[in-house]
Amino acid sequence: MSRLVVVSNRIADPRKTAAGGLAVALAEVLNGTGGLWFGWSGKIVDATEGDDVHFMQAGPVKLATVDLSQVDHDDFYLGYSNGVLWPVFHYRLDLADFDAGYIAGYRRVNQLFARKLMPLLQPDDVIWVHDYHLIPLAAELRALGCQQRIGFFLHIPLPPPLIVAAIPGHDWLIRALFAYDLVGFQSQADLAHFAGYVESEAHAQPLGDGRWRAFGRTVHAGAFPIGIDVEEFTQLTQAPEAMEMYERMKREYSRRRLLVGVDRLDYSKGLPQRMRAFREFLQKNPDLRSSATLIQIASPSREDVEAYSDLLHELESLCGSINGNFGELDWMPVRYIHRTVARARLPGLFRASQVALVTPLRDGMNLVAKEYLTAQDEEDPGVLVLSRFAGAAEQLREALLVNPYDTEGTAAAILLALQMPLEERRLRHQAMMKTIRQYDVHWWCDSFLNALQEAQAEEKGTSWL
Ligand code: ADQ
Repeated sequence: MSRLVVVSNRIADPRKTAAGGLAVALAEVLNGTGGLWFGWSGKIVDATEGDDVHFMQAGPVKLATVDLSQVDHDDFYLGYSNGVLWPVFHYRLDLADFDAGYIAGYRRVNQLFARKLMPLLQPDDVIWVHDYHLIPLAAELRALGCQQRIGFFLHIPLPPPLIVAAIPGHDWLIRALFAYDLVGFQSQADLAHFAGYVESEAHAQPLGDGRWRAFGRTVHAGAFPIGIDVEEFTQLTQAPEAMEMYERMKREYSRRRLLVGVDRLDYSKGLPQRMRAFREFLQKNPDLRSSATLIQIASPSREDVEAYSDLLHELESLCGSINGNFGELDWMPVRYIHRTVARARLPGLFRASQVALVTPLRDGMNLVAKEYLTAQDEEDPGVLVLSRFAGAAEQLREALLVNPYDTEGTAAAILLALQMPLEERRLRHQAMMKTIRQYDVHWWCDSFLNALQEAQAEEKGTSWL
């Protein structure tokens, strides 16, 4: 069997439970197959300190990391990855900072990764590259003569062609995808956007079977919606830490209905819109007022990017004004927690909540939606209110699907969720769990790696850049 080499910007010790969808999913994959995980160490070092690769053995997985200099980190990570690609791919052209200097940093770090990874590769390795930070990595590896099979998975959405086309150098970026053997997306919508782009901007021809020809090369493309490890999350739900959290929440909120939101504090997650919808719900339903509490956990994320500190202030002020206007001496409608909650406690919180609000403006998939459903008591399950703009909405059709920009519509869905009869809750939950079990993280991994194995190898010249 070929060795699997995973490459992602950040790596995590797969023996530990990590927060963050990508880390959780990849730890799963590598624990099963062994192999090499290559990425950034998370350390920023002085440019004179050299760029050695650091190795660490974590069970069956070998971790190999490189450090970044301050300027590389600023241009590659904060600048191009999170100041250009993240906002644009989440349809937020207004938040993109197209500083011409960033792209050089993005290329520099992708070149560094290729240069450092190349000597570690074995001839029959299969390489799986993850996410928007590393789009040109295969092109850089090919330029160094890499002949191995390389797959790429985009964890975030791919927007429609004319939004991609707003990125200066977008054709370079999409052309770089053709250096892979297989490119995977989260949803059919993202895949359709890829097809739309390569047809309209690169005059590509569809060859059938998910193959596309452009830039003198063929690439396979497909949708591989990411899932969770249902068994692991069920065990986590039954473990003492989660049970203790569940009991505590049940005790504390015995006379109240609990709604929950758990997100990274990110503008793609639609947090201010969610708060406005909850405020609208409170306004419209005075009789339900002092009985519903929203616990919103928003873990700190990328606070050195400007748009994130603006969001933090907007959210704080919204929560403050909702509590100020609707709160009573013995009840506050919103409990807002700006911290990461230990992963082991989350299932307890999910299980104690009658409703989950998962209302991103755009999301590649959103694993919280799947985790919330998995943590429920199947005899008396809670209700998922889910944005139609999350990748998960393509699969979880039995959720209460909402348009998060529609404040009144989302408020109406919150009311519906709180009043949904038991039988309907059970039926919806059962149907969604069937999908979550079928398309779990193992399915995701196996189906991607099988498709990569089958992707027809062809000419891999070095003239990629
Ligand atoms: P994220 O944007 O990080 O991931 P998500 O899919 O929701 O979003 O994954 C988050 C993971 O981190 C979940 O396992 C969740 O439990 C945990 N988490 C989130 N907020 C937390 C908090 N406040 N405290 C503790 N834990 C928290 C990106 C894409 C998603 C895609 C994943 C996986 O943006 O669309 O689903 O990758 O591909």
